Amino acid sequence: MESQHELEELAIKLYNIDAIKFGDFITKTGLKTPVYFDLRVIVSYPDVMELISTLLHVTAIKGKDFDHLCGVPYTALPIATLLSVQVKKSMLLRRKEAKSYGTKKMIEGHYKVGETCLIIEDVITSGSSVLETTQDLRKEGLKVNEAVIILDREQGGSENLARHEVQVKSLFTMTNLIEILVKHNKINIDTANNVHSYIKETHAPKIVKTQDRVLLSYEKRAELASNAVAKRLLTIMATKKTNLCLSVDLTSASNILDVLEKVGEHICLVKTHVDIIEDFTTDFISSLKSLAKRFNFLILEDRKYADIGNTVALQYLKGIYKVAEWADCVTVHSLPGEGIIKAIASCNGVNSQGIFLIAEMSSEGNLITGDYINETVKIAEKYSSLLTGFVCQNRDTFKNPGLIQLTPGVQLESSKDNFGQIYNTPEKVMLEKGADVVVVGRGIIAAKSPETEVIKYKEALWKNYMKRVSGKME
Ligand code: 5BU
Repeated sequence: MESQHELEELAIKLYNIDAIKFGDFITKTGLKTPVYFDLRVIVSYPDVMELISTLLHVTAIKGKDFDHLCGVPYTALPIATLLSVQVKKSMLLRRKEAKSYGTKKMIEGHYKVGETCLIIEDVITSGSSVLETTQDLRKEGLKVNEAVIILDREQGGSENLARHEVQVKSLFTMTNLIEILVKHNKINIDTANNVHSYIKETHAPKIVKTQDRVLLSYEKRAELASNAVAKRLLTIMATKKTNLCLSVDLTSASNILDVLEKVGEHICLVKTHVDIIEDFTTDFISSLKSLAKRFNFLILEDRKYADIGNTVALQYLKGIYKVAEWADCVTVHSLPGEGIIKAIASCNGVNSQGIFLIAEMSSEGNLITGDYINETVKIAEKYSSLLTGFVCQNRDTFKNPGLIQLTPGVQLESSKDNFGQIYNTPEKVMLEKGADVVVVGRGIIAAKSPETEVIKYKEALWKNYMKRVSGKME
């Protein structure tokens, strides 16, 4: 087949059926464009459909070794179907939304882990749609390294995809499509120049490869953190080589100080429940602060604020405890809505006001739902510089590598307590659950020798942290 001749024939047909239009258009994202493609109309023209699939087959697919092909929904689906029949290869269907019932599968069809899949798409601008389909296929263990496209608008899409290890092969680039249309007197030189300068000036945003937060080192994440407390905590973790937070749930001030004297060098953070201390004084706070300074750890008051913003601001600043004056960070429920974060951030306390937002709890039967977690993460996205991180239990809860996952519910031996606390091992929270800072309370403070026990926890956690940043998770 004379493919150049056929390509020209296709370009003219696309123009004639209004799949390509010239004029002043506004794109989906509100940008002005002098050229507009709507390839959805091709389903009404069997001769165009046939020509496209034959050209894709001959010029882009023939001789390639692959197991499946998958069209990006929706325009490319019928083209992928035709190609699948023509080249006798299996097709996979990617859903746009996961089914809300049954299997929740994103990819339909029969396939095995390690098989390769070629992507079919009509037009690429930024490449984001191809990338979404690629990522869903990769999640299933399929290898995706190539995409076959009808038209590349040359606005950064193929570069974006190359950054994600997807090579693009297209029938037309905008430049050669325009050349063909000029050659066949479908458009004049002025229109062509107009389109050329538009392509030069208008580039789609870069889609950089985001790295899984849990594979990055704490040093790197300290650089990425925008909250000052998160930066300090990640730096301490990297310097002291510990991600252990001790929860000092003891009711006597001197017992708390005694334990910290013994274990301070092995922890990055101490977590207090100041309202359980029976002999609280401001002297206790001074001693706590001087231990924090001497051993270089931060202080988290686990107050779990949950009221309207105004009340929370008073609870944080006033009363007997004056938390704002000494705690580097506090825990806050998202239940009352974003006002609670604004309230804490508005307090000009002496300290630097780190906030851990509670997205999940470790206790059995807690009432937090998937929607609650999603809404909590949405609030956090809005206030990411005010937040130190989340108290949560799962690595998929959030992505931002500048935020810290604080995970309680950890013990070496037990699996639960008598009141619904659920424990996981250090290995499980680090490798499966994505914890950054791990909270241990009774596992250390109730042990015969906290000073021996603290080292066991610190080492077990750090060993698994090293394993995950070296990429040896599986
Ligand atoms: P433990 O002794 O390791 O079970 O202590 C865990 C601490 O973490 C304790 O102070 C709890 O108040 C705190 N915690 C928790 O266990 N689970 C949660 O979901 C949250 C806090 Br939020």
